[in-house]
Amino acid sequence: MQPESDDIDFYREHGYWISPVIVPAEVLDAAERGMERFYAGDHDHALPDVPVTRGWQPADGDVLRKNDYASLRVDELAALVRHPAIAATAAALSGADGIRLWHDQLLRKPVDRPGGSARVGWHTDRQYWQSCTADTMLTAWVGFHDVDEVNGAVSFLPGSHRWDVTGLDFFSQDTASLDAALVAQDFDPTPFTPRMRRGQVSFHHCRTVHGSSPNRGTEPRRSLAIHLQPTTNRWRPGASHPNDALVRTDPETNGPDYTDPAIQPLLWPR
Ligand SMILES: O=C(O)CCC(=O)C(=O)O
Repeated sequence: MQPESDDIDFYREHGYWISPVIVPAEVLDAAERGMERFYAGDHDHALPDVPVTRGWQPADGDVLRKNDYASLRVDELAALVRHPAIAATAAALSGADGIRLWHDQLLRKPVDRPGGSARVGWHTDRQYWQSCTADTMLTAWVGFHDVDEVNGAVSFLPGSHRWDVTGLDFFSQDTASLDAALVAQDFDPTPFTPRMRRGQVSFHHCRTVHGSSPNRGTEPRRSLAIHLQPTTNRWRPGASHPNDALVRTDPETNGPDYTDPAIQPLLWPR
């Protein structure tokens, strides 16, 4: 089930790769239950109550629900993050000897409706990860059901991991402005939107431009993005990330320790 050399070449050329079905249905069934338990506040483990761990709250209403660190609180989501095929694939694609969790992101995109449209604007993950020394970090995106261009699958700009692009924003709802920003920098905003069956996983490089459209399906779009770091990644002095509020301190640098096993567990090798 591991990527072959053609798959690795594809990832390195395009900045993304779509796996075959590698996550078993029972792991996804459990993750769905874990997602509901997460929203119900039925957590197995507590995290410090600091702004970075709050994310979407019921009082925010029926908007895009974005909650980081959900897998550190709910065991079924941890089991999905730890499913060995995911980190093993990430290691093969990125050329890492070992893979740790960077952080997860539980996302639930409501069905599009007047006054309630929710998209994810073009962005790169790297723009939010400036505190990292590694430039080969990547994301495994796991849908809990089939996804396509109708229900708001993640789209990628092929080859964009080689671009030096600015002016993008995860939270922007203004597609025209983000497209214009890309065109003004001589980049082509024509996306590729994969159709993925339940159990398939998309992998994208941290510099790949990606985003997603409103959900014009009939059910909320439910997913876990698993952000991953090579074991060689370290804190870059002068920059910061929300993870810094959770991880232990590295006595050598006096900065955040991105190898803290409680927050950034080793996922591969097992
Ligand atoms: O789920 C989405 O629509 C966006 C996900 C994303 O930005 C990511 O996986 O890095």
